[in-house]
Amino acid sequence: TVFAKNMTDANAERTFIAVKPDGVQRGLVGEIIKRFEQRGYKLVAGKLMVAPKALLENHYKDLADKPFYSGLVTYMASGPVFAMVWEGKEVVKMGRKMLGATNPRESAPGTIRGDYCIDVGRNICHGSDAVETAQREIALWFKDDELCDYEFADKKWVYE
Ligand code: IDP
Ligand code: MG
Repeated sequence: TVFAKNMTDANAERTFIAVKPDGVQRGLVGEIIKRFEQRGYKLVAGKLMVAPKALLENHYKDLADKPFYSGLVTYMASGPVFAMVWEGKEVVKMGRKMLGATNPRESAPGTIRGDYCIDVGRNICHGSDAVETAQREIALWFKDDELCDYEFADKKWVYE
């Protein structure tokens, strides 16, 4: 159709987004889902889980030499996280923008962190920082059969 003529695989980029234990406890799962839904991104997977320490250590392995690493893993294991995969054009980069800066006090108002949190060690959400990182994180957190393959009804109204 005329709507689909410019649709490309670039619109199928995926990112891993997680609501951290503080975000879950503070009732922000729905708010964070809502922002990605309303932007026009497609939800591909989602689950509430208490992440095993080994998974979190792997997820954050690049930060293993940081002084805050063990506290970070303890924080992330302290309750359920809501893990998600979102799909759409430049969703990795746009997801990071929607989350805001790592330190919430440097996150612009209007971003998720800029609207809902204050301390870097309680910054309520995670988003992959690059396409390759997203692929690694999605494979770490989800089995292939947990990723839903479906046609997104909104897509011809979201993309030109
Ligand atoms: P990101 O989550 O924005 O990608 P990273 O640098 O990858 O930021 O750090 C991962 C997570 O580690 C942050 O989201 C935050 O929860 C935590 N973190 C980062 N820097 C600090 C710090 O200086 N003190 C405590 N926690 C930190
Ligand atoms: Mg990071």
